[in-house]
Amino acid sequence: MHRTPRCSGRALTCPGHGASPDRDNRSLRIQGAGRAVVKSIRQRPLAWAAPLGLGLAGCAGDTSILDPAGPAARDVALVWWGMLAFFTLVFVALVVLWLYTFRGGSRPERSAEDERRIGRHWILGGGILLPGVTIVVLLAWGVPAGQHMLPLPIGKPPMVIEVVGHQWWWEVRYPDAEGGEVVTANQLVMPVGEPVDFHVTGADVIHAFWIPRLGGKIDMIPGRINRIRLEAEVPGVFGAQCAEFCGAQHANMRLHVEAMPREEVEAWLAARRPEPAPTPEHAEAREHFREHCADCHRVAGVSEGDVGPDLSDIGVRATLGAGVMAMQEGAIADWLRHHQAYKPGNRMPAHDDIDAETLEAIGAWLETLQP
Ligand code: HEC
Ligand SMILES: [Cu+2]
Repeated sequence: MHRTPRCSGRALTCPGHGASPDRDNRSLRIQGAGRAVVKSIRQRPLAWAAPLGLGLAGCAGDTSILDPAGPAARDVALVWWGMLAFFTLVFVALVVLWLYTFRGGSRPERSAEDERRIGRHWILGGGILLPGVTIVVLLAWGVPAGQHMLPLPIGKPPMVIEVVGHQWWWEVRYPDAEGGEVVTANQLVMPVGEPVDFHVTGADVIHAFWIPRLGGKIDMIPGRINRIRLEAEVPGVFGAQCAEFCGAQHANMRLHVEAMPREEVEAWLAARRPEPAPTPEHAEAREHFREHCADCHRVAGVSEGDVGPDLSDIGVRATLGAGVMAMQEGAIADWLRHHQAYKPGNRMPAHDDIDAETLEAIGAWLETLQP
């Protein structure tokens, strides 16, 4: 059977294939498609703007890198805008070239040598020079931006906050708190207007620490401590999110970050130290907690478990389950009964063996834990 040789892509250089009707049809079809795109952009610019608008809707909110609240994040956002502008230029130039190939009229006569020379220019210019310059510019700009997040020595050593990623929650420690280490979970309080060094690691698998409005991110690797320096320039609440896939509930691993003046942070830390106020009316609930929960959870003065989050200040947290539910009256009991439905597969066993009334009582007691 006769077979036509494979075409290299340039109809005119294919021996015995130049005038193939197949090819002509195909290039006509492509040409038609190109014209159709141009026509539809001209006729309905709004239809093209809608998806763009939807995309831009992701640019606001408490985890937006495009709404920086600190120097490190601003550097990252600038690099991002620079890349967007430059690649938009490249994209537009390519589209213009592409549309240019659809122009009518005959091609100029060129010798094979000329064709090769022009081809070489495109390869050297577009294939080597352009990417080379792009990469050098990006590095010259991006490397110093990353450098700013390194915990290099500065005059006054910054506050250190240790963050440990667990499946699927955050352990947060303040080792230098006056009067002894303070531990909390799924919430992070930091001073505003000064750099803070975060020392991060993973307890089980690799997670990543990321406060998009402040900068980052950085991997949390078991057996290793990574450091990153971030600063919040404005007080407020920022979202943080695990940024390295770490299992089924990775998406439900949110951290509530709050930046406030240094004195308020000190007061917040001081308030966390004393043991919870005695609540005789919850004595029975506390006993149930000792029996069912103490192996995994710490409550200052009651238990020392360290498998799950420290619950010593659970009553004043903003969320439960690392952002799965908002904290409000009755929320803890609700979580205790249905946590495997709200966060399927999470590492706390279902409490099917404990009756609802007991869980209600434990929940009511935990809600009083407000240092
Ligand atoms: C086998 C260990 C284990 C036992 C037993 C256990 N928990 Fe947990 N608990 C966990 C883990 C792990 C999490 C984190 C789940 C997540 O968010 O992914 C958790 C989360 C929680 C939370 C939410 C904490 C937060 O910061 O959002 C509460 C409240 C809680 N447990 C209360 C209890 C109570 C009350 C009991 C006893 C009835 C109990 N736990 C028994 C391991 C345990
Ligand atoms: Cu993760």
